[in-house]
Amino acid sequence: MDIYNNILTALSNKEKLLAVLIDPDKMELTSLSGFIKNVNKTIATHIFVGGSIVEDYIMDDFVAEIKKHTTLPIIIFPGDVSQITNQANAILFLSLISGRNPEYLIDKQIQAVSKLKDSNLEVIPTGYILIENGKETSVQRVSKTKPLDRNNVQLIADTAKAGEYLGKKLIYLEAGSGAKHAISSEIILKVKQNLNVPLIVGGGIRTKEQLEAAFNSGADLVVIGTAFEDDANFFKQLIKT
Ligand code: 1GP
Repeated sequence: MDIYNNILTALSNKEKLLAVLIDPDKMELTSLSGFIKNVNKTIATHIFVGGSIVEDYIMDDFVAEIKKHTTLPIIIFPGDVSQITNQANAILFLSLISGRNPEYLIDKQIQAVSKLKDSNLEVIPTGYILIENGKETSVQRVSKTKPLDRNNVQLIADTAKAGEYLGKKLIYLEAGSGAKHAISSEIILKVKQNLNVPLIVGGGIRTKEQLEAAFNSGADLVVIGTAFEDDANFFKQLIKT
C-alpha cells in the first residue's frame, strides 16, 4: 500500500480525509472489534494508532487486532520508539519542530532507525507543530517543550513552511488530545495559504461542525480521537452515505 501517494491522489480529487486516532493507553484490546466496526461505517479514511504514554510491547497485538476488523490503512502516530510495530502500514516519522528539545527533534528518530530498517513500514517525514490550546496537554508534558502561541499566527505559518523546506512531506498542526481550543480557522487558513504539502489538523475537534470548519479552512486530513472514545453517538453523525 502506498499510503502517501494515496493521500496525494485523494487530495487532487478534492477528497477530504479523516483519521480516527486510537490510543492504546485509553482502549482495551477487547473493546477494539466493536469500536472498529463503528469506524468502518463512518467517513473515516485512515486509522492512526499511538499516544504519549503507551506501555511497551503492546503495540504488535493491538495493531494486529485492529487489522482483523478493517481494511483502512493503519498509520503509527508514535509517542515513542517503543510504539513502532511492523503490523501497521506506515509511520508518521515525526519531528517536533515547534519545540526546542533535541530528544524530539532528532534523538528519538535516530533510536528508531534500527527498528525501521528491518520493517516494511512506509516512513512519512512529518513536521509536528504543537500549538497552545488553553490547557497543558500530554504532548507538552512528555516532550518538555513549549507549544507555539496560538495568537502568533505568522510564527505558526513560518514554522510550517520551514518544515516543508526541510523536506517534511506532511505538516501536522496539533492542539493536543482533548484540547480546550481546537486549531482555529484563522491558523489553518494562514498556514495553508503558503504550504505545498498536505496539512493535518488535530486536537479538540468534537463536533461535525468543527470538522467541516477545519476542512473548509484548508485542512486536508483531520485527526479525531477523544470524541470517538467518549461519545458513541459521534459515530452516527459521520456515517458514510
Ligand atoms: C491528538 O490530534 C489528536 O494527538 C486528536 O486529538 O483526542 O482531542 O481528538 P483529540
